[in-house]
Amino acid sequence: MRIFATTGHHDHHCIELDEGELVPSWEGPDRGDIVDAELQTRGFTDVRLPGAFDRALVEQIHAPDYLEFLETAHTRWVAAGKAGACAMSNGWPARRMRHIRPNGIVAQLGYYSFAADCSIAEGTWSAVVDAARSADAAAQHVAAGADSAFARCRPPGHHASRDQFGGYCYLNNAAIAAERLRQSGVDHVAVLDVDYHHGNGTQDIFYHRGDVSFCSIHADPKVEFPYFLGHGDEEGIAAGAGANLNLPLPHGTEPDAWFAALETSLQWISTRGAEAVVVSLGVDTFVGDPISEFRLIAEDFTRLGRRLVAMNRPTVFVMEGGYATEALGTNMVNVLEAYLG
Ligand code: OKP
Ligand code: ZN
Repeated sequence: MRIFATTGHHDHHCIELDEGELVPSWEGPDRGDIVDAELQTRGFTDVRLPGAFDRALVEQIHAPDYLEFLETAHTRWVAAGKAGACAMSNGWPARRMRHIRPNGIVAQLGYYSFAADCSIAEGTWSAVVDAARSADAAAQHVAAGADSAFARCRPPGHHASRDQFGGYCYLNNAAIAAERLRQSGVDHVAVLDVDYHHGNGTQDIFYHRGDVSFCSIHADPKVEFPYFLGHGDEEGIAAGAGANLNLPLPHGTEPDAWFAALETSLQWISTRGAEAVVVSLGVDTFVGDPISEFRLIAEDFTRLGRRLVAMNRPTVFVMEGGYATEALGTNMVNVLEAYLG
């Protein structure tokens, strides 16, 4: 399996507001390095740098004004003389307010985000671009005939929508991979999101589209981030009606219940007629994850990799969450190794 990664992610380290405290983000540079080291140890040595950033492709997924905002936000923050090293908002357009784009940098940070767990450091844009490039390159490799590829993305992407960042995500790497597959002649793509958190960004991006089906297994948004999307009755609209499947599960979910939901997902994907699959691969379903409440163990990631083979379709793996850093490498690579058999 070919791996696409860069070390550009080192420059992206943010602070987050977590349960009333400003802390270094759980989503830190060590995550990329840990997975890279484990890949190396376990013989995944076909590691490539991705190609150039294809802005035209990414503009099929994200609004041009949003891209320009992300690219320039930190520079504008510094120019405005703000104190913090990371740019973060103080206010968001909530119920009964209007979504009119404001002028200043602080206000625009609120306009273009939905959570305060995700700020913008000096190196954020270049890291985010590198992650998108890796996802694109992995999709191109699969579109060219490979059975599978792994985009070792950091930061993750599945919470980012067309024009909003949040949940450690800025550009939606999995959506970019799916769009690349579509543009390469794959008529129908399925995105299977197994991260602990609902992939609200990916869902929203494809919600009205029938050519990309989205399925997510995640903690119930009534009790877990991203809180405001990911309920079981969200099925898609217009051409996308029926092309969205959410399987929310309670805190404390044990492996057997999780794998029952996986079987439902795999069945649904086969009835959707997808020709290729993008897996949003988060391993924060792990029992030891510091910010999550499911109970999968390391062997369950091996089991997951084996079950994904049953889809029998070319597959692009895109790295998402997983915050138990001592187990992150093992869990992530267990999926990939088992997939290869
Ligand atoms: C990103 B991905 C924990 C707060 C966590 C954000 C979680 C983002 C997860 N007390 N807030 O889906 O793994
Ligand atoms: Zn997650």
